[in-house]
Formats: sequence, structure tokens, C-alpha cells
Amino acid sequence: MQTTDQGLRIAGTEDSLKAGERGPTLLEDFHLREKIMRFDHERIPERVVHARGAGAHGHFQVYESLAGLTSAAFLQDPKATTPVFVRFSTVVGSRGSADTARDVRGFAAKFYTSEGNFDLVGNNMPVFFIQDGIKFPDLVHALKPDPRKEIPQAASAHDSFWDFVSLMPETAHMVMWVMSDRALPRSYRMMEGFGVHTFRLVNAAGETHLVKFHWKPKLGAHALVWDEAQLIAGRDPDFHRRDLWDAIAAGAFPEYELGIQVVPETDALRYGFDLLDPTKLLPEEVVPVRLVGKLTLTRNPSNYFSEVEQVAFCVANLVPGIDVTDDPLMQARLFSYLDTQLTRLGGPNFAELPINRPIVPVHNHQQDGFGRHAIPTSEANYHPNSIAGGMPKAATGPGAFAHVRERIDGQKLRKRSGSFADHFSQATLFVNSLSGPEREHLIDALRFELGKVERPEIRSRVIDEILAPVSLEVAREVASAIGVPPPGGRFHVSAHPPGQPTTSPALSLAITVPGGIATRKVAILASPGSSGRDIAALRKALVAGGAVVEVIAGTLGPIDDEDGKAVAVDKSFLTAASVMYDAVAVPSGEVGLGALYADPQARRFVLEAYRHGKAIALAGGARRFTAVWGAGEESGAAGDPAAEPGVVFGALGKEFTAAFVTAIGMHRHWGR
Ligand code: HDE
Repeated sequence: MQTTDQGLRIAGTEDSLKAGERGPTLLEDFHLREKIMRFDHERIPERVVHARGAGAHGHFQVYESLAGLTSAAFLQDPKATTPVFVRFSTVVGSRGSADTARDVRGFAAKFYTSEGNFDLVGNNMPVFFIQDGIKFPDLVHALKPDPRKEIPQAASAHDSFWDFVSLMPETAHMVMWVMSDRALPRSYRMMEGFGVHTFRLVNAAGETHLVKFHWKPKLGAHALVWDEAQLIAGRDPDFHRRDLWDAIAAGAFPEYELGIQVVPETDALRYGFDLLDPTKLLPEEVVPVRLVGKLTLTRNPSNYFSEVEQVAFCVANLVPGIDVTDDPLMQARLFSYLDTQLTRLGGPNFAELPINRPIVPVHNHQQDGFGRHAIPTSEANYHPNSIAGGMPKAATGPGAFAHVRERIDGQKLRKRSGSFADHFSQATLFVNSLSGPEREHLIDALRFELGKVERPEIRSRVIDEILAPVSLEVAREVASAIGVPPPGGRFHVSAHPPGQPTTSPALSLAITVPGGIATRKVAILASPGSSGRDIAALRKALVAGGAVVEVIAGTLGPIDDEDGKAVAVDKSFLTAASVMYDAVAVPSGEVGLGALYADPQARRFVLEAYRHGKAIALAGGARRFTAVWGAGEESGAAGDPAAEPGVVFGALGKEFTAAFVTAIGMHRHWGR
């Protein structure tokens, strides 16, 4: 039954209380006033960064006890499960911006442990733009839209960002990541996560190790292609949010393994860079990632606002056994998150909101403030006290958080450590580790972004000051497309740290062995007269591998196949587009094929799939669709669909479907 906020049952909410049927509304109408008041205040300030996000509930389980490394209770018992809430996000765009913008993705996890909440507030890239948090407002101002006109939305392709980059060489490494395919994840379920900073693990004996945290998605890490990402932004701006929701709703629970790279405290400077410098990564080939547990996302939020919007992460939410380091970026974050929640969530009591509440009781003398939920009953709201028997008393011994004891000896100064000085060698390492197509995508991205920069002097400065020191070839290739001279002889060349690798294969997303096709979306294009047998056989093989299959036709409603049998249609060409799928198949059936091929929307569907490197299956006479990308027009191998990776054609049988499944398992065929 409907009630007011006071619990009063209301007889109707269709009409306001009026003086006469056609008369004015009365101020007395407390129900109307309450309803409108609540509506007027529905919006809260969006996050200043990471405003656009999607979340899910799940749980974490450690594979074996990590007691030797950390006393954290949730990392001790392989049988115990810890509830977790995760929020994925883009960084730059507003809350309503498109999911597929070129951007860093947030990967924030809140572990509700038996010792209080532990938040791992990470990103999908292992490094960051800046070395010291004091530069964060400058970075974000430069990234966000022009303050005069609020343009462009959710994009780094504008003058101010590249102006900042060109003057801040420490951004070079992260800029390479953001220009790479990593900034265009296929799905939140298919991206890696990183704690970025070096943390500390502390065991029960008080021994500490330095640690880097990783998340490795079980489905592998995969990317979209830029043209596809831009088209999706129009066709389905909720692409990533929908993908996460649909997968969980269908029971295809996303899984990520937690990985750690552990090094002795004394090795902070051993790897040719400073582990306190957040613009550096520890190559996996140097210190392997040990997989220690698994996060499984099992439940969609019940209410977006209450959970995804109101969740408040904080880098300072630590548990005994995990501690921070003196990374100057991390140190600033320790302050920032609490501070921003005060404005965003309207007061200091946000930790009492259901999504933020720890699963353990909270006892302290915090008091009052906007939106207080708890009702403390003690007269003693201070410590020490005698009237409440000194309660709550300070915790001691195991389970009480104790900051790592560290000797600090230095002058008070505003100065960057000399050990943070190399800004380029790891940017070069990253670029050198990319596969050929990934490198091409990176160059294209730089050409696009810098091509949108209006001031030629900024374009030139990026070429000379940032790209040339990273890779002379990349700088030259970009310069040639953006109307500025190639790098002069003035650029700085960074010395590669001796003994450190010059490539790290783990940094590439290229896949050489086909993976599974679970949760991959495949479109089957059909028309009245298409082969129902082909559709059924394709569906069977694809569903057996866990793929999601949708039949797309000119109109909704069942269509008759070539034998007159009804085939259900999931979407029409009006509501579905190639960019929403990982692969496309066209069944045989001459009548159907004639109609399909005559439909420009069907031809465009196949052409886009081709251009975006997707697996394409053309059964029987559907081979004619190879003409949409010009095959057959030229002589030689280039015009032969057989020479095109990821295109399967021939009569539909076991071999055909197996080849299609393998092609989808390669994710994309960049080599076309
Ligand atoms: Fe954040 N960041 N950040 N950040 N960050 C926020 O907190 C900040 C940084 C990250 O889904 C804000 O609640 C500063 C690095 C994620 O709710 C704010 C600095 C990394 C999220 C803030 C950084 C992150 C945030 C905005 C430099 C990767 C979204 C709203 C010192 C390791 C969490 C909020 C969510 C959100 C500040 C740098 C990750 C303003 C000052 C590095 C995933 O507090």
C-alpha cells in the first residue's frame, strides 16, 4: 500500500488536493508537497571523476592462505568467501556519457571483510599520468571539457589535454596506454585491473613486503576498435553497462583472479625505477604475477542509485595486513576520497549507507551530522570515559590495525625525488611490446587525437617532447598525418635502465591461440526464405560454446524459412547494428539471400563486421557478401575471401561451424 514518508497510507496519488474540481491546488496538500520535494532533490553531485559507472555484487575467495605474507583475515582461509561490491567506470565523461569513450576505466572493489572494509580502488591500466597528487586537479581540468563551452564531452582529443601532456613528460607512459587498445575495452568483463600504486603486505610477525595488485579476467582481455567504439557510442551508449548486467542476469558470472607481485622492501629501487613512482610498472616477466584468489560477480544491483551511485570508495579503507606506501600520488588519494564524499553524499555519514556499511559492528564516538542513521544510546560520547566503563576501548593485539613502522628522516621540502626522473623508458617498453596491429591502432589514435588539436604549436610540442623520446618512428608516423614537421634533432633520448627488459609480452593484448566463445554475441542475418536448417545448426554450435545468438531480420516477428517453417526474430535492422556483436553469420537459402543482399542495411552489417575484424560466416550462396568489401573485384589473393583471416564460407556442416567458432575465439582478425 502506498504511504507517505511518515508511513501514512494515502488514498490516491493521481490528483492534487484542490478547491473544487477545476479550482486551485491547496497548500494543505502535504502529500503533493512531500512528493514534489523529494523529486526536486533526487539529484546529487556526480563524481568529479569516474562519474559514469556500473556496479555488481559478488564474492572473493583466496586459493590458499597467504598468512606468510599478510595477516588480512580475508586472505587466510580458502573456504571462506568475502562479499564484494565492484564499480567499473570511465573517468572523464559525465554521468550520462557514452560507455565506449577512449578513456581509462576504473575498477574499484569493496571487500566487506570480517575486519572491516578493504577498498582496492584501481584502474584498468597499471600506471598513472602523474607522479604527485598535487597535479591531479591540473590533469583533470585539462582533460575535462573546455570550461567556457563544456565541449568536448568524454574525450581527451582537445587542445587543453594535449597542451598539458606536452608540458608534462611524466605523462608519456600513461598516454601510450590511453592511446592503445586498452582504452577501448570490449567489456568490463574482459579487462585487467591494477592497484597501480605499490602497497604493503604485513604478516602477523610484522614483516612487510611491497606488493602490486592485479586483476586478471577469466575471459581474457579484449578491445574494441576505435571506429566501432565511436559507432557504439551512438547505437548503444550503455554498451558496457548493459553487457555487464546482461551477463550476470544470464548467469554468466564474470570472474577475475587476484594477482600479486611481491618484492622485498629492500628492492624498492632494484628494477631500474622507483617502486614509489606510479608512472612505472613492474614487468611480469621480471616479477611474475602470482594468482592468489578469485572474484566472482554474481548479482546485479537492486537499485542503481542506492548502490552504484552511493557507493563510496576510499584508498584509506584498509584492513590489518595491508598498508600503503609513500607514493606521493597515493598519499594525496588518502585524503581525497573522504573529502569528495562529503560534498557528493551530503555530509559525513555516508559510511552508514547500506552499500558502504561494513559487515562488522562499528563502535566509536563519532556523532551527529547530516543524514545520521545510527542511534547511539550511550551517555558517554567521548574517550576516555568512566561512566560507560571506558567503552568502546582501543583495540590491541592481532586484528587491531597498526600502521607499518617506518623510519622517516628528511627535510621538509617540495621536491620530486631524483629516482622519479626517467619518464620515457617504460613508455618505450610499452610501445615495443605491442603487436603490429596494436601499434597501428596506437598511431591511428595519436593521429586522431592530435588531429583534433587546433593549435599547431601544441601538436608539434607533443611530437618533439613526448613522442620522439618514446619512439622516433611513432613520432614520425604521427607527425606526417597531422601537418607538423617531423621531430627535429632536439629531442631527449632516455637511457634504458641497464639489465631491464626492452619488451614485455604481457603488455600486449594480441592473442595467438583461440579462446572460448562464452558470452560472445553473434548475429545471424535472416530474411523470409533463409535456410532454417543453417540457422538451427549455427545456433546449436554457438550456444554449445556459450555464445549468445540473435537472429536479425528486416522486421520483428517470426519469418518463414525456405521450408515454410517459422523462425523467431530477435531484433530488426532498425534496432540492431553490427557493432553490438562479435561476429556475424549469413545462412544459405537463395530466396532469403536475394532479399538480404538487396537490403543495404544487411550489406552494411557485414561490411562493418569485416572492417572491425570480426569473424564472419557465409554459408553456401551467402558467399556473395564478400563483394561488400570488394573481394573478387581485384585479382589475386587480396580479393580472395579464403585469404581473409576470420571469414568462413562453404557448405554449412561441422567443419564450417568449427571454423567459425575458432574464428570468434580469436576475438578479432586485425590482420585484414
Ligand atoms: Fe581517483 N578519485 N584520484 N584515482 N578514483 C575518485 O572519488 C583522486 C587515481 C579511482 O567507482 C574520486 O568518490 C586523486 C588513481 C577510481 O566510485 C576522487 C587522485 C587511480 C575512482 C578521486 C586520483 C584512481 C576514483 C571522485 C590523484 C587508480 C572511482 C569520486 C592523487 C589507482 C571510484 C570519488 C568509484 C574516484 C581522487 C588518482 C582510481 C575525487 C586526488 C591513480 C576507480 O576522490
